[in-house]
Formats: sequence, structure tokens, C-alpha cells
Amino acid sequence: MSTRKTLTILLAALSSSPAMAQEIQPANSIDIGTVESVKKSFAAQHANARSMVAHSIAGKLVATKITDYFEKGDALSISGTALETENSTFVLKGSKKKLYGYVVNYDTMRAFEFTTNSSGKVILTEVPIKKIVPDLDPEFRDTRSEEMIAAAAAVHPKYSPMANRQAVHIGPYKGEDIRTLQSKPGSPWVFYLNISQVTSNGVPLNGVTKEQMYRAWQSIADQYSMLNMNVTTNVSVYNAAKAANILRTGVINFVNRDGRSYAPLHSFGTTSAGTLFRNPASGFDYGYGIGMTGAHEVGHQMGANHDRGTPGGEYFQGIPAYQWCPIMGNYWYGASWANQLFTWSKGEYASATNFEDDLKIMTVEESVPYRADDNPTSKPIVFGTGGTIDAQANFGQIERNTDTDSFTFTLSSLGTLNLRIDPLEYLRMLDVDATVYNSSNAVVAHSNLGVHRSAEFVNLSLPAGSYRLVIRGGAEGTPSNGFSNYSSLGYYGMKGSLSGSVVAANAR
Ligand SMILES: [Ca+2]
Ligand SMILES: [Ca+2]
Ligand SMILES: [Ca+2]
Ligand SMILES: [Zn+2]
Repeated sequence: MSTRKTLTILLAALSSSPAMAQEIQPANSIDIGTVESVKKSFAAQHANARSMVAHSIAGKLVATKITDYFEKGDALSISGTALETENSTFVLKGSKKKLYGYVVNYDTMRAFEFTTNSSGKVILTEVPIKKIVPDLDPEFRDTRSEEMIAAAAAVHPKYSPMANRQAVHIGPYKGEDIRTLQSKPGSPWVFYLNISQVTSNGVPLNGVTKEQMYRAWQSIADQYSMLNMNVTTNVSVYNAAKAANILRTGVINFVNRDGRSYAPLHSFGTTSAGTLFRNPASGFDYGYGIGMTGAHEVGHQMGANHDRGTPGGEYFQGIPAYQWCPIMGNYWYGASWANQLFTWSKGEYASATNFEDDLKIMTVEESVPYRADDNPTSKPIVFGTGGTIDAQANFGQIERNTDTDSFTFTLSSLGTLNLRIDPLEYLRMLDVDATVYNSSNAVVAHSNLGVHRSAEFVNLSLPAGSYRLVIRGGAEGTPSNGFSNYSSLGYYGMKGSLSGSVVAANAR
């Protein structure tokens, strides 16, 4: 018998024997049935708590209490707790083909994860608790030195002078009710910032100002502005979205207390909440500090894990030479950089060990769509009197790292362009890259200021002709030592003037 024949016979034997074809399970792991049978058993428990789903694994009984049960067509989302303690979380969500979830018990510090294997079987495995809740640290002590706290408190991002409600989350606080903030009113995807425990009748407790609470919301909204997801403090908006489809919602609770904030991975799509601790008396600028931390914890809920590296270990501290750090690393070290840029990552920097594509996780695994391109073809630049260009009429958004936004203008005689293009968001992710092309598509000028997030053209002389100004997400250095345009996303505005005879198509 030839070797090839033997192999063929063995494969035939394997495929005819379902038992042998099964994936081998580690000892702390059990097969609890097909996706369909597991869904049915939890549906039965939801209908009647006496038909409880219980599994014994590693000498431990895993059973749950259901608090929220949502089933619609193919989609399932269950949230609850472990049966034995309220100090726990239970999540199970997915579709006809795939379920994912976990039971995390914060008393015993044990965690069990539901995954679906390639044969469509649901596997329950005991896992280290930090696999599910990456930041869990009940022994937390604030170990930042007074110098670090002072440095970070002294500096926080400055608003671009152009930032003024080009979108509802852009620009300084203007007295809005902090209980009704919404970054994308009307979107069916909603992330709810539950500030009810840290406010009373719309007034923040413990000396926090409304302006700081606004900036906390704004910072989180900034880091997700590329997604069609409404980051909101409005509980009615959240409740309506939840009733329509829980799988399109997430929630994080604000708590005024010292502690390390934490959030269960992939808890978006369930009512299992993240927890944002921050003691307003801890010396850090509340709006900025809790905003960065909120963006990070919501990141875990959206499925992103830590960006590890050197220096920093579990939490990479970023690349000071470019004032860049992944938001899923340790953003505290870069908090006082004047031109800081905190972004999503797919592990392109030299010391990266987590190569997960954060944007893909959010948009594919959690199915939250990107926003549509606001400028798919091109727009004419809008000029004011005397050729002025202002940011209330000339702005846009880089929604994806493949996006370019074009703005056209035509001169009938020699002109001079002076233009500054700024990222408009407070906790910005956009490094602005701008190029002026002539009608033959040749580059006339290009700007991406180094270790700076803006672009500018100063006294750029332009002969008569038609031009395109093209805005892209910028990159600096190299992807391994610097940053690529992977997460160079967000709103920009432009301000300046064009002297010379501007053709009427552009006149306001
Ligand atoms: Ca765009
Ligand atoms: Ca575009
Ligand atoms: Ca730059
Ligand atoms: Zn974390």
C-alpha cells in the first residue's frame, strides 16, 4: 500500500467518525452542545427559571441568573450574573452560527468563557479572569507620582480656535444639559455613558463641573466619531435603542471613587456594563482623565485588548518622539504632550505583540458600521468676502483610513493661498495631511507638520487655473517608529484666505 493510499483511508476513517473528527478539548474545557441546543436551553431557562442551565467544569458548577434576554431573528443577547453572587457578570451573545460569552465571578475571581468551535459546538472553558476583564485590579492603588499628576493636570488638549459645533460633539462647552448629550442623534447604535451615580439633577457631584463632564463625554465621542454610533448620556435614548436591538448598545457606569476602571471584553451588545472609577479629588483634570479612561474601557467593551510593548509591558507607553500612543496602551505618560495623539492600533509599532485590528473588531466582529463619507467626490471651497476661508463653512471628516476628501477652487489670475487645517476634535485621532494638486494632477504643495497634528500653507503662490485641495489622514515617521494613517481619523476644519480672482463658482 502506498503512503498516499494509507493517508486517504485514514482521512476517510476520520471523516466517517464524528467522535474522532471532534476538536480535542483541554481538561478545563467542556463541550456543552451545538449553538442551537445551547440557545434552546437558555431560552428554556428564560421562560422558566426552574429549567436552569448548569455545567460542571474543573470541579465548579457554572450556572447563571438571567436579567436581560433579547432574541430577534437570528440574534441573541443574554446578560445576567452568576447564580451564586450578584458580584459577577454573565454574557452570552451571537447568532445562529456562533455564540460567545462568559461568566465572571468577582468574589472567587474565576471566569468561564463560552466560545464556538469550527464544528459549531459551544465550548465552556475556565480562563484567567483577566482574559475577560483586562484591567481588573481590586488591589488598585494610585501609584502615579505627584510630579506625574501635577504635569498631567497642568496640560490638557487645547481646542482648535476653529472648533465650534461643526458636529454636535465639537468645541467648548456651551451650557448644554449634561444628561442629554448625544454625539449622533438618531443612530440605532448607542453607547450609553451612565452618569446617574455621579450627578444629581444634572449637576455633577464632588466638585466636578458640568464643563468637565461635557469634556469626558466629548472625549469618548471623539474616539468613536468614525463609527455610526451615538455616544450619549441620555437614558431615554439608551432605553429606546435597547428595546429596538440590545446588540447595538453598550453601557458604562461612572463611579466617583478611587480604583482601576475595568470593563468586560466584548460586552457591547449586552447590558453588562463597564465601570469608570475616578475620584475627582485625585488631582487629575476630570474631563480629560476620565475621557481617556472612558475611551479605553469602552474600547474593551467593543472588543479591543491591550496594546502591549516596550516600555510599558501590558500597557505600552507610546512613542514620545512623535507624541503618539495607542489608546489601548498607557496614555497617562503622554497625557501632557502638547500635541498628543491617541489612536486605535493594529500593532504596527516595533515592540507590539497584539496585532489585533481594533477597527476591524469594532466594525466586523461587533458590526458597528463606519459613517458614510461626507465628501465622496469633491466639494468647492466656500469663500467669504475678500477670499476668506472659514472653518464653519469648510470642514469635513476622515471616516476611514482609505478616505480622501477633495475641495476644489479656480483662479482666473495669480493668487496667494494662506491656509491652516486643524483637527477639530478635543481628544483627536486625526493627524492632518493636505496636498494641493493642479488641473494636470501634479502636486503643487504638500503639508503635514511634524510632531504636530495640523497642516498649513503659507503664502503659496498659485497661477491661474483649477486646483484640488486633498485632505487625508496623516502619518509620521514609519509605522514601526512613528505611526501610520491606520487610525488617523476624525474631523478637520480650515481657515485662511485666497487672494486673487476666485472664479464665481466658489463665491458664497
Ligand atoms: Ca470624508
Ligand atoms: Ca471622501
Ligand atoms: Ca503631522
Ligand atoms: Zn485596559
